[in-house]
Amino acid sequence: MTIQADPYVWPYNGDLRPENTALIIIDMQTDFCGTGGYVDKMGYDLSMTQAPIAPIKAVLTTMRAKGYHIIHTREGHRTDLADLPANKRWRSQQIGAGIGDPGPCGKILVRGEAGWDIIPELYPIDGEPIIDKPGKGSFYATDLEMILRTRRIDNLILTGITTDVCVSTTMREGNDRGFECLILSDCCGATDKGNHDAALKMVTMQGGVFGAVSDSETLLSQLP
Ligand code: C5J
Repeated sequence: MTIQADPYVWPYNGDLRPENTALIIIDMQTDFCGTGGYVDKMGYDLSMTQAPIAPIKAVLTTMRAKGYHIIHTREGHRTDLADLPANKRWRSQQIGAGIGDPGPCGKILVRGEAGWDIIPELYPIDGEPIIDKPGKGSFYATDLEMILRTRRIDNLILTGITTDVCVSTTMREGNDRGFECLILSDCCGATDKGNHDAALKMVTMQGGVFGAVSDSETLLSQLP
């Protein structure tokens, strides 16, 4: 069982089953796609990070129904900001959206605040692990790899925001650990169209240097 993708039919070994495959939904939080959140405060066009909501919802609904593993992530920091590097905080302050500072959705990117949580449309249900991460990659300083290995998951289908930052970093981390990765182009979004396109193109170089690229329509028509 496989999915048409660029630059190769995915997964490489044709072994695609609910038991060995996870949908990873990255950082679909109000802070990244909602009014008054972190991305909004930085002044970026929210339509770019909102665009993947409907395609992700369609993929999530089908993959849930078929019994695939579903894993969600959230970027955010401890309430005491003990896991917030000083340079990350300083940079966010330079662009007018200081992490840890109060905003319309609560303290920006702080765990437990309204803006930090996953949007209602894509909210996890019981049994779907949520990975809380302090950085861009979902493997760094989290138990994601342990959960994937414990469940004997080999294939990762990556979605979420932003394409060029947290999704790309997670795909690279996963690829380096030997996971077989697929990114769905319309199920991701960035704060800049050029960066979105470039992040997807990078995946396809060198025969699929980080894995392969497909889209929700193709996946849904071919998913076993
Ligand atoms: C960013 C993310 N862009 N979820 N985080 O800072 O991509």
